[in-house]
Amino acid sequence: MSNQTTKPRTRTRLKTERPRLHKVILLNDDYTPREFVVLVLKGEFRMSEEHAHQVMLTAHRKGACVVAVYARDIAETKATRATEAGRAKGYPLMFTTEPEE
Ligand code: TYC
Repeated sequence: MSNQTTKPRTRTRLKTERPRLHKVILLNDDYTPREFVVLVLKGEFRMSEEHAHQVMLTAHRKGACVVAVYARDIAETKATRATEAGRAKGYPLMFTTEPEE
């Protein structure tokens, strides 16, 4: 008989973790007109013309730009709707989501 004792490997968490927020990320492409990107940012993310223009330019220059952070469902819905708005016009405009650290 072994007298080895076994310790529990897991602990019960007493606190509930807050669900992680998710970033909506705008990706650059070579085809979508700048003005259309600005229009989508204003319409779907309630941005001012100036803010939308800055976000569009950052994505254009760096390849991607964080648009905003939301609860996961909202981030995914907005990214899908915004991507769909481009698709409806035949543009490859793309929004993705990823969890925040
Ligand atoms: N690069 C596009 C152009 O030169 C404009 C653009 C900017 C497209 C940002 C997508 O996320 C984007 N027409």
